[in-house]
Amino acid sequence: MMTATRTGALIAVVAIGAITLMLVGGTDDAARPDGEGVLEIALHDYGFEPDTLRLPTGEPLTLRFVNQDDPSHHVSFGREVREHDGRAVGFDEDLFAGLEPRVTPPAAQTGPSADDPGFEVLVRGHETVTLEVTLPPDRTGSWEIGCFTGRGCHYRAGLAGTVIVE
Ligand SMILES: [Cu+2]
Repeated sequence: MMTATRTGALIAVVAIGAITLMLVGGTDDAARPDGEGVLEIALHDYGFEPDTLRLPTGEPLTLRFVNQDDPSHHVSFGREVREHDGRAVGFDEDLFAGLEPRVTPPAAQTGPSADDPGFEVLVRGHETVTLEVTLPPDRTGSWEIGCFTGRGCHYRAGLAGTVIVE
């Protein structure tokens, strides 16, 4: 028969284990795609939610951008922010270079263009844009996500996040 002391000790061990798991889990609050490869990201004034993404390589991904605002937002993936007249205007290195992600609706794809050499989608107010892509292993590393609407105003205001490709 289990004594009260042993039961108490057991509860303490289980509680410490649970707290440890919570702490370990809490150090990585990055969002990952679900079992189908789908990850939904909300856009609002001014931020991405979630704003830290972990994306696997070699698996089909569906990134769904949901604009919760009236104003439009753009979404770019890359690194090395390009400055022009003190404004953040885009990324020098494009995460999707050469990959041609499938965008739904197709008209939402606004880059690459003459103004912006990087891949970019436009998500109008209260609309949803979906991007399907498989990242090759050579994209492994740390990247950023950003909205450069208003010549960098939105990016500076907080529409910026981290993308870890692994
Ligand atoms: Cu924006």
